[in-house]
Amino acid sequence: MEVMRSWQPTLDIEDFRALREQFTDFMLGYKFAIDEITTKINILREDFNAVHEYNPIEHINSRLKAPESVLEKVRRKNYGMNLASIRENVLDIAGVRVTCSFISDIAKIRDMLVDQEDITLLDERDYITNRKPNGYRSLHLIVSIPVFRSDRTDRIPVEIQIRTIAMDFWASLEHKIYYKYRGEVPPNLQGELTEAAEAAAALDEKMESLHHLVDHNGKPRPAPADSLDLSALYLGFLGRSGPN
Ligand code: 0O2
Repeated sequence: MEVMRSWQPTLDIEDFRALREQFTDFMLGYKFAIDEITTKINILREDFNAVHEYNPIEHINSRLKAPESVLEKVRRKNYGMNLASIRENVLDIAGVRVTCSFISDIAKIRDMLVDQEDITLLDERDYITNRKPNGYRSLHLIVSIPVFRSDRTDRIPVEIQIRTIAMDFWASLEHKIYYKYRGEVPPNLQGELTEAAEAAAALDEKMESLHHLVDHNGKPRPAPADSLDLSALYLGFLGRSGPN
């Protein structure tokens, strides 16, 4: 009797090596794109600090999606299992997260990035104006950036998430809880998380209004220019209290 053999795809060692090299090279492009975006954000941070004596950026984090997560997403979303389809459809392989002090910093950073001529904005999701039902808030941008390789130039998509410290604090905890319960968060815990999200949003608003009350040195903001005594200001600038 003939023995039934289960069908196995054949891939010889050379095919496997070529496939692995192609995938490694593909992922390297995303790593370089993260490097490019991170450099841009670091330059903005330093420049902002030098020009405005104020730093709107608290932290920058980045992550390259793990190959198994990329393939899991391709399978889950039913995308074609080839590099061209992955490049076109999976837009969060390269991820950069910018954490700011205040809500108003988010739009500043967004504009300073999107206005750069080598950056193209592909998609934008404003989960701050339209927060997710669970309370998640963050601004998500999908941009593309040229990456100059030794033999070609590739435009690589990068997901940039911009959020405040309070939004980030909430999202990190929610992410841990979500994974701990494998997406099935008990309703009471979900309710607590929603309450915590509201507290985080209230804190952001309070910090924003305090920020508007004082200047970046912690001093009260000066009165509007038309009510200022300009001569006193001028003398103050010269370091004198009055004419000699
Ligand atoms: P990680 O580990 O941060 O990469 P999809 O990627 O298709 O599932 P979609 O609609 O393309 O989702 O993107 P979406 O929802 O705009 O943003 C996806 C990323 O935003 C997530 O990536 C998270 O980083 C973050 N995010 C979105 N919603 C939530 C949320 O409710 N809670 C938290 N904590 N983070 C959120 P990953 O791949 O899920 O995770």
